[in-house]
Amino acid sequence: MDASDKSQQKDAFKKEFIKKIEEVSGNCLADASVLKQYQALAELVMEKISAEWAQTNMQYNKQPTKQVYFFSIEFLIGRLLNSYINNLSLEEIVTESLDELGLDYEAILAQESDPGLGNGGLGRLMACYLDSSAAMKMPAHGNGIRYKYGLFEQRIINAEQIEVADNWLKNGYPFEIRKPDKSVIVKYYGHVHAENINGNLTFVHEDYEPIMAVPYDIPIMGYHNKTVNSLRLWSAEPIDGFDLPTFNQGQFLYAVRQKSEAEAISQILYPNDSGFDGKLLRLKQEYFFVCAGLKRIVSHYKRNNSNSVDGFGEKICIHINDTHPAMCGPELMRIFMDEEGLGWNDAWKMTVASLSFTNHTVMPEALEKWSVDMMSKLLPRIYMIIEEINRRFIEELDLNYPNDPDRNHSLSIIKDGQVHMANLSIVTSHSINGVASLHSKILREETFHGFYQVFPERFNSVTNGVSPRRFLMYNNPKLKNLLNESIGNEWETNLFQLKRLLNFINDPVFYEKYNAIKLSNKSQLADYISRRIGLHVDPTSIFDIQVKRIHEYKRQLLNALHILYLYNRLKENPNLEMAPRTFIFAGKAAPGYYYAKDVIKLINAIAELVNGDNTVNTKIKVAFLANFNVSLAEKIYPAANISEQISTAGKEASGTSNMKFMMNGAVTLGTMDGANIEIAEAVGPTNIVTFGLTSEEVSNYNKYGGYRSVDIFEQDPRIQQVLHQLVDGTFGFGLNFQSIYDSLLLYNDPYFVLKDFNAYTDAQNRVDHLYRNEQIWTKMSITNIAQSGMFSSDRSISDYQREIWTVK
Ligand code: B1H
Repeated sequence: MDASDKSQQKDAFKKEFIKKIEEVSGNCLADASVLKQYQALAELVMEKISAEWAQTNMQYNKQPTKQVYFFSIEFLIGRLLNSYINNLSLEEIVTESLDELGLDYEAILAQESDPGLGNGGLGRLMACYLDSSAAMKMPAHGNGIRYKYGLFEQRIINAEQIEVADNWLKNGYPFEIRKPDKSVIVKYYGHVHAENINGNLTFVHEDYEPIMAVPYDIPIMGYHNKTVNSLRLWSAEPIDGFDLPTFNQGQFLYAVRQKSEAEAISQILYPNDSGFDGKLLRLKQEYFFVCAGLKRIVSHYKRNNSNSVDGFGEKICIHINDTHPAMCGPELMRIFMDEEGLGWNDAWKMTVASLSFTNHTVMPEALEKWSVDMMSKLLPRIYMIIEEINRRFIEELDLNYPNDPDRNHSLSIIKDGQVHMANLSIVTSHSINGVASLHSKILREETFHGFYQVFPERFNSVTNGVSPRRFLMYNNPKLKNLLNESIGNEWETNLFQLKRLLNFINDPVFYEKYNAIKLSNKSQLADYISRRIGLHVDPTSIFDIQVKRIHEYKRQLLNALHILYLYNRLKENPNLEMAPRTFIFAGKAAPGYYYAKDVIKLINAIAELVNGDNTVNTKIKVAFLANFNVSLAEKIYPAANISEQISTAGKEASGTSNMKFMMNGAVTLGTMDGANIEIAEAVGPTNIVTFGLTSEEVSNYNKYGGYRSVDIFEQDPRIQQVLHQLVDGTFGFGLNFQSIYDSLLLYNDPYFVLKDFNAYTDAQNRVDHLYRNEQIWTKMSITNIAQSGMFSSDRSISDYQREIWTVK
């Protein structure tokens, strides 16, 4: 674009913007609040997207290609405005125009609410996969729930987590389009009976409670490519507002209750990231978006296919994200048989051909098992179909493996009064995959070993990936510019091209530029920390960061105990030779997970002890940043030196923050778990610091015993000292961490924190030595960026395309 072109475009943009401000605020620019500036900009951008959106949809309809639909109970999309502007290539026009109008682009962006429609990695993965699908011009869309309240906002008060409702829609949301004409009725409860209609056995569902599902569509934009896919989120509403007849009879309260019971379904995201709790409302949510989503997909398919469902299995991929949407199997069967009049066998072939399933965890407490009683009452027809799926599946097992009742029992979908959703997902899908190679291996060899024997061809593995747009290009613009000036811009559309950085691996000029950028990113985060919690941290210190949900298996406790140990060492020897360090934590605990909340309290208590002690606080500082969400994550990764990935081996299915850190040049300090193993392979052993038990060792201890945490305690005076401090008043009156002490000693330390303590402190010492050699550290850091290509979600999506959906 030449200079006069650009100035014309800017003039046009400014005109449009000023006009929009007047429309949305009834004020002129000078009197419009920052919120109104944001709303005006968002609406303008939405108008620009709409044309390309309509165009993409038209193309998909005209030339029906295979379409993929991600069904997920969570989509953690993050703020969108800046991504849209960059994807449209409007960043220069917009930022320069706003600047010339005297407005602050960053402040405008900060007005956008960050939709917390997910708990963590699983929900964010879906958002990265939508982003990559659009970036690769793949027809893939999302289908989920439009929760009125997202994941709670976390505040830290007196060291403890306090939860506040997340009313993300309070100022409206400019990037969704409500489509009431595409509403669907979802039926709960009632009775099903078989009727002979025209000689056909037909199942009729009566006396049900109807709920209206209303879709809201959000555009998902590709990178500089005019592709705009859709994320469809469903909202629950009562049928036709108030039930008027009831109201007229004077039963006002009853009518109001009906309304709020309907709305309850999409009222709030369950804040549990790993424990199944069997609540009726959750089961309603799961069926709600499955039923509404499939209904629309099937009718759309028929519209483009001469009103027939023929060929659905080859043209439509329904991908289920963990087991929450597992009722896609029986619901598709119901639609094909009860609504489209197909027989069981034809319906079954299309269902299995269409469905694929990703598992995200092997933690037994997360596996969904619904009570037969609850499911058969709430969803009588679905339950009937599950029974029949199971009956036929067991019949087939009997045929192939005669006289093997143990196998039948272990693989049964329904047993002991419960419906096993993972078993249902495997039986109804043509593909099941894990999210990193170790995880997929554990699925094959342990968690789903029985199914692997029966259906070996169904088992796949796709290592997770993250969006390089959101987690490198847009959140770390200085690094992006350095990359472009050094290796050209091909890496923007093919992240493997980052390997070209290896040409600069010993280049002192490049080192200098790179380190200046890292320092500047760290200064920005330091400013944020000082604004948020009033803590001054030194940007030249090591930024050692662990950000993720708080969970025992992720072992924030190991990190915290090491800091306490380092504090003790420094108290003994304030002149201890070490590079100054800032330990940074962020993450939410599920509101009912008291142990995790105690860990948050412990970290904050250690922060208070350390930060306030002048004999140690020039060497170490500790910051807990409240309310970790996508926008905070984007600020954190570019400033990191060390990425803490220290889960008990075998427990973290993949992890994705490990990839986001890596892309921004942080060095992983981690166990051989999840995708850490593949990061280690990519960068080589000298560019990562690993430690601790292997997943085999952990699994052997769990199977055969042989670990006694008290033995470690008795042998290691460092551990004795820190554990005593948990309960001896070190943190002041009333602050005592008996539950943590007991878990480690009385309950034999189920996540091997004490077992790995020594290996972890050694690893931390190695980190200190490596960091103090600037040359070595810079080389490690740059190598991590150079080898991060394989962790782009673009690569993951091409793996899914090739191996699972077989889309061209
Ligand atoms: C992951 C979950 C999860 N695994 C149940 N499982 C939930 C399970 O609301 N629930 O009931 C919510 C979330 N989340 C994470 O998925 C894994 O722990 C990570 O290791 C992985 O990287 C991520 C994406 O695959």
